[in-house]
Formats: sequence, C-alpha cells, structure tokens
Amino acid sequence: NKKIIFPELFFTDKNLVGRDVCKISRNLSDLKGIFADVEAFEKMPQDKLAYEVSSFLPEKEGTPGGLYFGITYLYPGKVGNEYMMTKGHYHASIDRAEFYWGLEGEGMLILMDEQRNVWAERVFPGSLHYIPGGVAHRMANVGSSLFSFAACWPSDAGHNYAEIAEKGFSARLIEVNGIPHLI
Ligand code: PAN
Ligand code: ZN
Repeated sequence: NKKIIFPELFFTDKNLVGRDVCKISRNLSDLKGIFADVEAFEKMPQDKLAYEVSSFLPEKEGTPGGLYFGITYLYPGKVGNEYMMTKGHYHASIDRAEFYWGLEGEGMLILMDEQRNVWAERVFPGSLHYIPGGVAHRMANVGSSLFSFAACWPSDAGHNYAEIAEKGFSARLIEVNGIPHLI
C-alpha cells in the first residue's frame, strides 16, 4: 500500500502520537446529490469508498488561534463524465482561510467565491494552494490512481455543507476528450 499515512510521517514528537486523531470515510451514498448524472450515480454500488480523511485535531473544535491538519485520500473514478470529488464546503466561520497541498496523484481544486464565481487550480505532488476566507472548496481526482492532498485550517473554521448541498457549485469538472473542463 503506497498510501502516505501521516502518523508515521509527522508525529516525530512522541507526545503527539495517538492524540486526537480522527478518521472519516465517505462512500458514494454520502455524496448523493452532488453529481449531475443521477442515472449513472444510481447504477453505481452505493457502498463504494469515495474518500477518506485522516485528521489531527489537537485543539477543541472552535478554539480560536489553533490549527487542524488533515490528509484526504480521494479514490479515482467518474460518475458519468464527472470526476470523483469531495462534498465541498464553505467554512462555517466564513472568513477562515485554509492551505491545501498536493501529495500524490493528479487533482483539480474547484473554488467558488460568495458571488458564485468559480475557478480551478491544477493539483500535483508539491503544489501549494491558498484558499482565502469566503471561498468554497472541493477537490476532484482527475487521474486514474489514488489522489491525496494535505490541508491545514483554523480550529474555529467549522464546516458549512448545507449551502453547497442545496445550491452546488456554479460549474462542474467534466471530462471532454480525456481532458478536464470546467463547465
Ligand atoms: C478538508 C476537507 C476534506 C473532505 O479537510 O474537509 O478534504 O472534504 P469535505 O469536507 O468537503 O467532505 C477541509 O477543507 N477542511 O476544512
Ligand atoms: Zn475546508
């Protein structure tokens, strides 16, 4: 398994090992409603694993001034011609920013400001992405292998999924002739 697993990598301070590590996984059924091709989505096995997130949360949720760290492992695949992607969110405290950086595989970071302007950035091992406050963010795996990226965000950011669940992003990342297009 070539997955980069962060406890081995980052917990050089032995006092931190095993502290406040949180692992979540989302399968396709957790992503219901986010893809355009509903028919293709419903034909897929709903228990298929879409992504996993390993987070290190050293402060209590909501603590001002603290930081959180997480690695997301997003599996390859498509629903119709739309790439596998994360749910996406604004931060609940909307002005909180975040860093993302690419670890392995090929991705695209889809960003949307509060005026619903959408743009995207190519993500690759070593690429760094600053997500300013007020910008919703979602990652897509545009390659054919595991795509992983790291994230660092404030412990008082919180997650607002409702807005994206209701209205989505105003553009989608679609494969056209083998190339990702924001449409
Ligand atoms: C990330 C995301 C993670 C999973 O840690 O939470 O990539 O994406 P969803 O939360 O949209 O399902 C982050 O942006 N934290 O703020
Ligand atoms: Zn975030």
